[in-house]
Amino acid sequence: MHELLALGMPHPRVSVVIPTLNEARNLPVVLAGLPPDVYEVIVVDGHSVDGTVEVARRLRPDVRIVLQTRRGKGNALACGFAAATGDIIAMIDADGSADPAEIPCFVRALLAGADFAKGTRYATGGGSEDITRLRSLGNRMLTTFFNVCYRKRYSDLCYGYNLFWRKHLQVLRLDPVSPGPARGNGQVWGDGFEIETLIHIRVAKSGLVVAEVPSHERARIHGVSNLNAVRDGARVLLTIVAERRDAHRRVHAVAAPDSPAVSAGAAGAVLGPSPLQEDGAADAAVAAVALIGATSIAAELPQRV
Ligand SMILES: Nc1nc2c(ncn2[C@@H]2O[C@H](COP(=O)(O)OP(=O)(O)OP(=O)(O)O)[C@@H](O)[C@H]2O)c(=O)[nH]1
Ligand SMILES: [Mg+2]
Repeated sequence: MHELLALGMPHPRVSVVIPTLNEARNLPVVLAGLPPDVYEVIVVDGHSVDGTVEVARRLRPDVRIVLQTRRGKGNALACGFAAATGDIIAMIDADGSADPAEIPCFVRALLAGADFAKGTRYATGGGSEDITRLRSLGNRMLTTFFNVCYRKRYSDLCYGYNLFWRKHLQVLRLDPVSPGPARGNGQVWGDGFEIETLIHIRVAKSGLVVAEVPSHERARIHGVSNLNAVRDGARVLLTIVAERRDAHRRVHAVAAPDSPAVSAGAAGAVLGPSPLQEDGAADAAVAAVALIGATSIAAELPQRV
């Protein structure tokens, strides 16, 4: 970001938050590619067993290591955001798919007036070596559904390369501290791969200024993805519907603050199970995703989806 200084532009402090789950072999490439003048690097580890934390400390002695409080990429990001102290938060993956050299492009969008700079693989200058045809189709369908629901014109909903001003963190309403439920997978809503969708929806609903920044996604270098296209696609779909329902409840909460249903809804969207458990639309959503999944299995097996 030296060029920003050369242009006489302000030089905000960028906190880079990197969630890691067994990424010891990929971290060297990611850390080496970071712009030299980022303010801090926060690796949020999900109890990796391959020496990820040791590698991070060896390669970057100034790294801040945060251990996540629950499970999942979403929880890792929530923990990393809470630990960040810079002006801008950059969220990038540790698998080598996000090119850290693109960070200055996102920073420029923020300096030009955006509150939130979201990466897109579907704009001129963007692209992906990592996404399969099926995932791309699913992403486009989910993006269209999101645009219809929230009256936006995003081009790429399910992409995790984003930067935003830290002063807007409260808009995301993430909870890094509460213990996970004893039953089930120990996650609360937003802890999984639905996190990017959750963030985009809450930013969209808040009225913040969003700029799309073309981004070229590279292939994961080593290891395999932790994402399951069908399961996590379903969570994304549920998130789109659930957040709309939550918005309705918040509107009613303003009108009738003592309503028990309202307070349950306001808390449940963040901390509890999906509000969709009460919503018949969920069944339709899950059925739709199951159909997409079945089609994908028929069309692409044994390819990765
Ligand atoms: N701390 C933590 N990090 C995670 C967890 N799950 C995934 N990650 C990290 O999140 C980033 C993205 O995970 P991937 O498994 O590559 O999934 P993806 O990039 O969304 O999906 P692909 O396109 O299939 O690669 C990587 O840096 C992972 O190490 C988790 O449970 N905890
Ligand atoms: Mg990946």
